[in-house]
Amino acid sequence: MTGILPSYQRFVNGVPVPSISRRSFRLREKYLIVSVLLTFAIVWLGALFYLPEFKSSNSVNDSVYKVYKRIQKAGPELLMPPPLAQNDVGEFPVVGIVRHGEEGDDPHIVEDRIRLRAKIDEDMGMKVLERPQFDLAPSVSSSKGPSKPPVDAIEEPAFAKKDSDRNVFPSGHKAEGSDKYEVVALASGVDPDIKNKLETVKEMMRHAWNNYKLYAWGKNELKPMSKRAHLSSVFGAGDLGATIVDGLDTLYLMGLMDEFREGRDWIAEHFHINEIDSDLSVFETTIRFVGGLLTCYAFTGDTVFRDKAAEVADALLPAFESPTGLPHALINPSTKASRQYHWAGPNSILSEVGTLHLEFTYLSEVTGRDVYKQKVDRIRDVLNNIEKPGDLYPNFINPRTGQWGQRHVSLGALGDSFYEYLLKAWLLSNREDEQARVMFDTAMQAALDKMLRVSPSGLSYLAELKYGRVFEEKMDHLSCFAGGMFALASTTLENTLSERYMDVARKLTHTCHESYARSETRLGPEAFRFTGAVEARAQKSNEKVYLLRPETFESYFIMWRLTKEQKYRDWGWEAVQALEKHCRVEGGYTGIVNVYHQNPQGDDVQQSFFLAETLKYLYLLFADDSLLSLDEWVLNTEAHPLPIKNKNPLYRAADKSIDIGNEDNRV
Ligand code: DMJ
Repeated sequence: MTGILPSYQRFVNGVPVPSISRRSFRLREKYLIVSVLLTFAIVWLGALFYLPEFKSSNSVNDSVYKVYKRIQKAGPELLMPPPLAQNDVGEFPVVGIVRHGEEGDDPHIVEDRIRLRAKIDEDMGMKVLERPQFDLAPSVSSSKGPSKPPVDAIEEPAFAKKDSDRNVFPSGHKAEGSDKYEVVALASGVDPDIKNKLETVKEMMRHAWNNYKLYAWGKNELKPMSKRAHLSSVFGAGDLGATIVDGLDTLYLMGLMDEFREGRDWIAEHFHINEIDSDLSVFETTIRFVGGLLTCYAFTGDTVFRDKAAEVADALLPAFESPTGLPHALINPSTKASRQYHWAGPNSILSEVGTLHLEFTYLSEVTGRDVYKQKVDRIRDVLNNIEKPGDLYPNFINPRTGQWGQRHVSLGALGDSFYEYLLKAWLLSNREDEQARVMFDTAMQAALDKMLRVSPSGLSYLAELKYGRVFEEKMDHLSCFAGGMFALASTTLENTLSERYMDVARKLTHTCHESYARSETRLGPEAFRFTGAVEARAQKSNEKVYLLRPETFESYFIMWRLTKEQKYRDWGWEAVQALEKHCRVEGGYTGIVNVYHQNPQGDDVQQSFFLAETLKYLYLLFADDSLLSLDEWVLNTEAHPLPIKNKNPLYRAADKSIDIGNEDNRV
């Protein structure tokens, strides 16, 4: 016997009971600890080698390095609490409100997802993910920056007005570098009041851009209150410069050429989408990056923009590898792995698969490569051929089976820009794409018959449908683009629906304006309801946010251009003043979390679409019609203008296929 054995034996009822010495007990503990540690080590190594996030790398060192890089990139947001500044009533603005979800964790995306997930949950009882909470802290006012300089103190860019009657862009001009651009004329007329308004919006753009440049250059978005990069935006922490790419054509239109050139040079040198090793939304990347780059190519002829647009689209192509050709929602450009949102189950989203057509078609034209157009034509065929319940398109479709998911129909979130792109595909093709217009008119007739409602006090709104019946007496801010869409549909084709379209356009734009006018801040909520007692007002706390969205101003702009009724300009100016009062902070522009508070709390995010869309629409509202004539340009859903075929001299179609590289990505 060795020393570790018991030195004496215990008996119970005459039976020897095994006894363990203190020494042998410690040994077992040691075994236990060692095996726990071993298990942790195995799990950790397993994760490095086998989890999809890390699969792309070939060596452990590489993987560890990537993990290190990620933590380093997210470092400031992970480790440092945002600086909180007391406002003038001694309260603290709350920033970085929410940290959860998985495809980008900002409150905006989370808020959108709450609604999307709620819809899915309601329709199918699906509980794939826990719903994130959007907890709103008590309202405190955001700190306001110094008042902006008087308009006449703003530096005037050199404008070269070349043709006062028509669009003033250089025609057929082929630039090779950023120093060759011709500067666009403002075409602002002589009215000092209008000039003042244009200058005010331009100064807002400068404020947004300069602060992004100061605190977040090269990152995707800015946190204007905490004055640092927003690393959990829809495009994540990678250096994709979303604000640069999205905002660039607005700078050009405003004649801010120094800023335009610095953005262009950043793109030429630093924009490399294939290096991004995280999931990107195929839809968002298309409308913001491919769309923005293509517009800059049309404006300037600078091939950097065209080639980068092709690089981005090529990075997205693996997502289209499904039995039907309908793309998956997310793609990792580095690993080329694509997947769906967890909250949508196996489905793709109607507004996402249906909002690629303009960019991919035009990209084929300027590169001479058919692959992009083939992809979106295939999507069109699927959607055209599938049986539509009551001529309506449900919001979810399975790319494996080509069958509809939940029978939920909306002109707001999940549906919206699919319809917009049917109309605009027809317009962009100079009306050659007749299939698109027929699909649009058929769907809109059904939508107006079944979804258009009138409140007791006479406000028209678009309700949402489930299995052919109205189930929510509510309209999203996102659906406020519809006023402009119906007006455009009305004036571009004389048919049995034209009159009705214009009537609906006026009424919907009026309702959206009411949602702004009925709030204390004069900014509109994310969603508003019609319950009898309450009209055009948000009820739930997560509906009361204003995220710097553009849709209402988009409709003001289109309605102004097409009707010339002064009220649309007046409403736009009200919005400018409200943005200046409640959203402007020293470090840029922030969304607000409650439009019904006199001193609303900021959400600390300057969305890239604020520069791409919100400020662009407000500027165009006061500019002459010759700046971006609607006879020559179609604006994509992110407000990036694309030239109309055979009507716009800046169409720049390629004579033959252009060799740009990225061959391995084109599938
Ligand atoms: C933008 O990215 C686009 O307008 C999109 O179509 C909808 N949402 C945002 C702006 O609200």
